[in-house]
Amino acid sequence: MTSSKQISLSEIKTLSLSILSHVGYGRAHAAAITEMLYACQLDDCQSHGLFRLIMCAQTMLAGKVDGHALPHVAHSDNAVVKVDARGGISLLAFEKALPALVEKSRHHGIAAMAINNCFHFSALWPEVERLSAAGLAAMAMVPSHSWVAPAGGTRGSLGTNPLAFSWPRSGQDPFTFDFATSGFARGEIELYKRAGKPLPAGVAIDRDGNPTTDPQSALDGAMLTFGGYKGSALSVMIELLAGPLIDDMTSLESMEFAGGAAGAPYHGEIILAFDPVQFSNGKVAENDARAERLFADIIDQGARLPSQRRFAARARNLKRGYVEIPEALYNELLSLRD
Ligand code: NDP
Ligand code: PYC
Repeated sequence: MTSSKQISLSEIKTLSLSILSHVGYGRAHAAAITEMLYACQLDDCQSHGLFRLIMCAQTMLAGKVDGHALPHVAHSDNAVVKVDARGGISLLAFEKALPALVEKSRHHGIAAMAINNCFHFSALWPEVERLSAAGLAAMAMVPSHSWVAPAGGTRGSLGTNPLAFSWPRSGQDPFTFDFATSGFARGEIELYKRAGKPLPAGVAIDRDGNPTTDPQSALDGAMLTFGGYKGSALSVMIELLAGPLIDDMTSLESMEFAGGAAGAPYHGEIILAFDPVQFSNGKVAENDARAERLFADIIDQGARLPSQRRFAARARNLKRGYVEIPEALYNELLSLRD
């Protein structure tokens, strides 16, 4: 049994900031990364919480990320917000371009943010929930590295390519989902490896194309998409919308760019936002009630809405004032400051 370490909510931030500044991130990037890691750890998203400090450190060590990059938001009169991350981590670029995306969505009814030239390591739900908190429905997508075989294939062509969606709900948490289009996120496989646990069947194949439940063989071989050819097609869609459409790299190209170095993939991201006011024929409240009826029908059957586990974890962790991570991970994080 792995022993765990309790970390107070304030230590999540101090630990993260101290590691990030020690390895070379400037204050603004360290703060943006820390907010993301805090949000994920608070919600018990173990694969993209404090664990990701290791990837952030590896990214700096690989020598290509600019820890002081100042993102540039291009001016436009249309519904597209282009933001150049200029070789930094994606999160600061998102922050800088968010007001323009909200403003353009309200003006045009639908708008998109395209982030270019960014290193990307994070979960997407905190970003789409920033938009649903502003009353907008939102979707976000990114490629990663070509670790994932297409349905029927034998080697990695696609990224783990997450898709996130958030729908605002009056007076309660939004309807949000956020998942990799691979059966498992890469980070989740790494956590299985650390815990010495076998993977479920159907998540990966080994180097020879045979099904495997061994995490290391999965990391050395290829991961599989969820839902067979359906997840595979969705994953290709994400490659196209968050890659060639916005003049940025696919997961294949990101992998080549890394040249074998560990760390976060380098590519683009697309975020779409929709203003219900502009689509609802003046009937926002009635249409919201129809959405609520759907949610109620799902819950009435004993099913749960996505993100409910997360919201429950957040409430519990806020109340008790700490989160838990494996002690071995905590010690490894401390060593990143040495
Ligand atoms: P999970 O499989 O953990 O969760 C997927 C989603 O499904 C969550 O919204 C979850 O809600 C929901 N869910 C889970 N079980 C149920 C259920 N029984 N009923 C209803 N909803 C359910 O996600 P992944 O492991 O695929 O991804 C984890 C994170 O990794 C994501 O945040 C993603 O953005 C990130 N990621 C980032 C990548 C990148 O390149 N930047 C690449 C790949 C992944 P809940 O949380 O409440 O359980
Ligand atoms: O877990 O698949 C993943 C991942 C890739 C990049 C960041 N997270």
